[in-house]
Amino acid sequence: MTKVTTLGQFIIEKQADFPYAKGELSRLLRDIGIAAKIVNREVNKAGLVDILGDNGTTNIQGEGQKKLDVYADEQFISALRSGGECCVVASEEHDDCIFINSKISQNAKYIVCIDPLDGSSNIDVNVSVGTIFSIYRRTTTDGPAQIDEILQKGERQVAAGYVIYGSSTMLVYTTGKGVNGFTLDPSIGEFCLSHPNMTIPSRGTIYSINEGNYTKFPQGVKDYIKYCQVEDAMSDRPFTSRYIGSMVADIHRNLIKGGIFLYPTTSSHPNGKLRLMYECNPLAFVIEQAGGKATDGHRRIMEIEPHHLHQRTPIFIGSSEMVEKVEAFVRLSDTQL
Ligand code: P6P
Repeated sequence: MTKVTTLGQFIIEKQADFPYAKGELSRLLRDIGIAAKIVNREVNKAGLVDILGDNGTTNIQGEGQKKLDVYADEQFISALRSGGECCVVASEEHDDCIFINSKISQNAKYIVCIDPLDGSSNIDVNVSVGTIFSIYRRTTTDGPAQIDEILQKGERQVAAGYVIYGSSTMLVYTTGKGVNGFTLDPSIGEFCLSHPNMTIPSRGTIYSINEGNYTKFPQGVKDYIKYCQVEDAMSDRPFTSRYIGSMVADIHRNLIKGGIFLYPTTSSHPNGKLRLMYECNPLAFVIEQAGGKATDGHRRIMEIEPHHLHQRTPIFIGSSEMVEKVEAFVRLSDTQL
């Protein structure tokens, strides 16, 4: 009988990695895990209850809010509020930050940025969706947290991860000491360690991009796509194109198999579509900790200075050699402008 390590046991065991830890981060990660199990229950029966479809509201992105992403947002904020370890939540579903001023949270030292249900447009067609979270430490110790404490560079994250609600439900996270994956065992209602010390292959044969935007891509990206498609047995080309349209699912596949996910600038999204604080930074932290790379074509995603909560960025993320290759194409194209 192999030893089963639950997420809770693992978090406690790893707490020793942080000599000054008093358990707050451990409890915060536990709170996120609990909310993920509650959201998973609803995602798994989305087709059976009236939780599908638009609820008529739109978020700051102007995107129609599906009932399930509003439900997910409520569950994660509720878990963070009652857990008492988080003083501010920045959510994709809210224009502004949510300051948790409850008595137990006013001295909490962590800030959470979250996309409660990424890829929610895929819910109605039963395609994998995900939750993405990023955890920062406050930079002040008293009074309400200030906006500059929330807009910290990705390299200051203390933890980050995602939940993928797919053929199974997994929670994958890092605290800066590697990446570990936990699969939800519904029979016991626990996330169990299933993918210890996850590493991304340095190269792969999968490229993931919405080629419908091809004509709008920068020339360097067009050149890279053509490079992926040209026959060259020495470098395992042509590569395979796989695009789920759910960032968590595309990146999780690449983490396991190797590959690159690209969301460049386009004319409809001149700054890129994906959001820095609660999509790109947390996934960049995970992929870098797994040995991969994440860049905007010129600099590390985690070095980008945030200026506002819902800031967008282009992103090239995945196997290190593949990210380096697309950066080379982008740089070459820039020199020819
Ligand atoms: P497009 C989902 O809406 C999302 O935010 C990511 O999960 C996904 O990778 C991307 O947008 C898909 O965008 O423009 O290709 O539909």
